Amino acid sequence: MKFYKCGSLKGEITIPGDKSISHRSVMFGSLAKGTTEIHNFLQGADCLSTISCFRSMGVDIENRGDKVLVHGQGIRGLKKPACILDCGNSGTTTRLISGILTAQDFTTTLTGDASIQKRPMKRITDPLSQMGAKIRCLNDNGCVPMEITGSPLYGIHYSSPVASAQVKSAILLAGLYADGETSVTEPYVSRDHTERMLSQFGADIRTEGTTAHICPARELYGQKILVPGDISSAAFFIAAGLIIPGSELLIHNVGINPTRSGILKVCQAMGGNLTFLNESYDKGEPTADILVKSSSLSGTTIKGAIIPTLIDELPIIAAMACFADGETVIRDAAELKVKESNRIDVMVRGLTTMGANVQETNDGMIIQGGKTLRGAVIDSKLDHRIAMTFAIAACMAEGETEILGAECVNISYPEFYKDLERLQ
Ligand code: SPQ
Repeated sequence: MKFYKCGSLKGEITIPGDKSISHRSVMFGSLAKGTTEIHNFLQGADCLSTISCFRSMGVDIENRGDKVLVHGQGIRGLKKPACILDCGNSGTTTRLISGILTAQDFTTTLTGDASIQKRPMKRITDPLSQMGAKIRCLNDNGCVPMEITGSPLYGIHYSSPVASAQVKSAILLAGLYADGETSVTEPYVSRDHTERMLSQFGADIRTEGTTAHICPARELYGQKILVPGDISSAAFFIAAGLIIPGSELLIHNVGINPTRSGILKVCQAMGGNLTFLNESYDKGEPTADILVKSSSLSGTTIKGAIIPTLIDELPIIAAMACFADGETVIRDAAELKVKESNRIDVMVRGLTTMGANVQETNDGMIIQGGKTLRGAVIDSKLDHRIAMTFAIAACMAEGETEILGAECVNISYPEFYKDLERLQ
């Protein structure tokens, strides 16, 4: 797909539902008693993989587009699937479902696409095995395909070496079925949608500092969930609005959970003009409309505790930093190497090909802003965040940019290119 430099972006946009929250609403709804009604569910390929996995385990899920109804089977009600569970491209589906499967009274095999078959699973199989889980990586390489046989589980305390919501959530979900309390401590707090939503579903779960604790549950109860707009998707329009001269965008109903909204702090530290309107709080997840006006940005340093709160936004932040005055340093972000692609490597290569001054480091990158970008051929590596990032960079680059595998935005934001075009 080809992209060209564009003029100012103007108008209003409503971003599709949050991917992390959409996944969890289907998973927890499937384990609950009664019906869970989900509004603004993200109809992206990853969340559809989650629906398909739970349907294969006997859950009746009506996907009506605007609304999804999950007719829960109760906490012990999943059935042995007749086929291998295919998690597609979704790390969240693979890791969270693994926590649930460790406690079922059947054996399941999980797999996914070529990218998911390279993503590390040892980070969940280690703690889950400590809880008593029986998990076998069929290729002996710490990745899916993985066979999980349900077993009795023990409550543990786990100190995670990485700040990862997927690791934390897999353990907490297994903890629903353990014989006593389970807790997870992280180096820094990662996104807390699991804790917030499990509490809404009736689980006994609490957080103290960087530790989340859960007690075994007898039942969860179906809920009405209103999924906020995904800040990780809004991030592309926030960055575009700030860097494209003369732009003014009103982005409606964005989730601003503090464990997700580090990008807003970074934009403000860089001098970005953001105004928050209509702040509201629906059953645990805060939202706001965000008014973005084009701004002169300056470089900044991004490191430490803020990193997990903007981990998926670092590609677009790196692109934005190319248009800021001075140096931007990204540190403590080695986790970027194990996403849908190695996002450090792919960003540094792509931005450099476009003429930016970017240096790769072992846990991030250093960007010297202020160079004019020129169009280039960019391989998205079928990573949705990379494709969207370079589509925005292309709006500011001289000449033509071609993005290979651009259709992968389907994973998290199927209408992205239409929305971008409409605002031009
Ligand atoms: O689900 P998946 O493929 O891992 O998706 C990504 C993304 O960019 O959409 C990461 F590649 O988001 C993760 C995120 O990076 C979604 C997520 C979650 O919903 O719990 C948590 C983060 O991953 P992690 O490994 O830091 O827990």
